[in-house]
Amino acid sequence: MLLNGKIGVVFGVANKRSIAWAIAQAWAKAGATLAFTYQGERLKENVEELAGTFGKDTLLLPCDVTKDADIDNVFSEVSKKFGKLHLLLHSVAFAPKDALEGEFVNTSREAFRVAHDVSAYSLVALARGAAPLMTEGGSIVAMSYYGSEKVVPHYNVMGVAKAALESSTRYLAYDLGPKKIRVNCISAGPVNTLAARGIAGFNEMLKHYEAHSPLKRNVLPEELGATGTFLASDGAGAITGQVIYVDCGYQIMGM
Ligand code: 0WE
Repeated sequence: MLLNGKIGVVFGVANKRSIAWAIAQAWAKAGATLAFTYQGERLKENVEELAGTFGKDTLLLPCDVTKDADIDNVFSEVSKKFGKLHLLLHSVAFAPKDALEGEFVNTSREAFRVAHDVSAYSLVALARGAAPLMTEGGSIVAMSYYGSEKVVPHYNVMGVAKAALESSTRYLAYDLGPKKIRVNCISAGPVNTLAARGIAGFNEMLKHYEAHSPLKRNVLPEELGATGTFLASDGAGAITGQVIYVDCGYQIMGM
């Protein structure tokens, strides 16, 4: 029970295939008590049903990460119910669909703004909201992807936003380190989630990883859960500002 007595808040569960859900389940299994946020009434029922499976005193709160008032409300409710916080999972990203289809050179000012607001700035806002509650130290984990550092065709403005997210992780790690709050990214290989559905060529991407990654397979959601639990645990107490690749080794390859 690596996370016994820890309180966490999870942003980014949409359904049972969400990476956020895989990590939340692992955190709960390790003994953490969790709060969940959901984005819009459309997803409330899904998250309610999933969070309910713990039968613990979970907290369910609406949160559009582009709304400061929503974020303030989340941390005020977490403070009221638990009085403190140890863990935060950021598993939230969005770029307008057309920005992920055409050429990057055609990215509109608005698509660039939205992608960065939802996918990168939100980590800064959430960390700022969480920090005052992390009085016993804490661990903040955000999800990234290799398209932040190398060109993955069609990932486009999301790659630029993930680069901002990874850099923000380093600056947050520096600011929050003196409070014993660690901030890290998990860079996951492709996973078949709602966010991946409808992306042209996604199945080919899964096959590409199977063919070319050193482990000759794709990452499993429970392996992201295990890494999330490690990063949240005291065993990772000296790890901050890092991007940990959980991609079956794909990132080491040059060809
Ligand atoms: O970060 C992601 C996906 C994030 C994402 C997905 C969507 C689809 C629906 C952000 N915004 C949207 N907007 C929508 O309208 N991944 C790492 C998965 C992913 O997405 C890709 C990939 C991979 C891998 C898009 C193009 C190419 C590769």
